[in-house]
Amino acid sequence: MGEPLTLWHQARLATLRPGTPWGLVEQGALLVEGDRLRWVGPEAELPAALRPRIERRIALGGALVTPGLIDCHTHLVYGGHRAQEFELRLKGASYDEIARAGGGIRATVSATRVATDGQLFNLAAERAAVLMSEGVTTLEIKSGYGLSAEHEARCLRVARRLGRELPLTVRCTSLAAHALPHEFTGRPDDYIEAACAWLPTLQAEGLVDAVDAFCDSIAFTPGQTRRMFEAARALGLPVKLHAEQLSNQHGAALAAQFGALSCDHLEHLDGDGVRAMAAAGSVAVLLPGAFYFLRETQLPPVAALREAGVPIAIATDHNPGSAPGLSLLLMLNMACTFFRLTPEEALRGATVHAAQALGLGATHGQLEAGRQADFVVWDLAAPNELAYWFGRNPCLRVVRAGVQTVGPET
Ligand code: DI6
Ligand code: FE
Repeated sequence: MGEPLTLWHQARLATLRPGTPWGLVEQGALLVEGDRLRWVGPEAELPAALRPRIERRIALGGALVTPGLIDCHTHLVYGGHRAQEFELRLKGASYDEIARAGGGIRATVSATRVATDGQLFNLAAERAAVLMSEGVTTLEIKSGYGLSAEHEARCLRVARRLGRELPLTVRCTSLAAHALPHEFTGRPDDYIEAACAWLPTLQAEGLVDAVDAFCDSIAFTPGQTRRMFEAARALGLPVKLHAEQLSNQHGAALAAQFGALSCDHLEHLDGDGVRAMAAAGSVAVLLPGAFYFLRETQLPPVAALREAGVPIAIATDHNPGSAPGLSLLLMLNMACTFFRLTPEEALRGATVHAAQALGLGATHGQLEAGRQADFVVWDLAAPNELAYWFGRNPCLRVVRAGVQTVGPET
């Protein structure tokens, strides 16, 4: 007979299924079985065989329902903050100058190393709660503020624990190649060798879903990035890359050679990089919060990405240096205003394509039978409103893996 079913009905569904605008279904219903969607469609077409198994019905009064939002690029686990550097930048110092003078990422590494596991967990959990209150059900968390075997492992354990204790799907990415820690000053190749050597242990402990690196003039060279990627490939781990954020290092083309899940930032991406990403099927993760907060002027090549058929995702890049924001909805708005995405592209970027960027393309990011039952009920009538309002949270309910985690009692 199967498990009892819960029917969420009287909804306007933006399923994000391909083929029609927003995958829109009017007078729609979602049938949930355990943690999965059992059936999705117009309520009038609900199969008769399933009706007797419906145990609970929750009427949504015509509200908009979308898939749970997916923030596919964050650095959520860290200690301290960098409001002082923000002030310095406002007085004219550049992000590069601050980093080269030993501030920037390395300042956060110091604050992270002195924080206890409990403090790191509580800080990150508070940040995650803000994201979740706006409809986020899946989150990627990168390490990269530990930069030693001990502290990278600690940060990844905190990220894993968030996935266990919060109603969230968490993907953990090792970003040991984020910056050069002071112990390795002048010896970047030695650091990369060390970071490659940590990977098998981290993987054996189940702490790594993907490997990322920061390939830029203030971080690591393409050669060093390649070494990291080879170590990942030897372990069967997928790769991602912070590529062409501040300069063009041709990192995206390199990442594409390793079949990267995604290349992220991409303001300085060129045509060859776009073609390489298209051929490899890598997702372009655009991060308008970092673009905004660093007062970037170089725009990512959105038209070329679109033309080449590269899927575009949008994420917060939440971190204390270049993007301290915690609103994925605001990122949708900024992706439209700064990058000229359409509101539908922006929403696909925080659902379908974000899932793909995390290797979850088959199970998350769309409202479709068989997928995980992650969805959000909004106090909105039309899906283009999601990218339109800002500074307002229209989220009414969040359901994650079939269980309501935000919203009034059902
Ligand atoms: N690019 C970024 O925007 C963040 N990391 C990266 O590689 C910034 C991280 C920070 O400034 O703390
Ligand atoms: Fe980042």
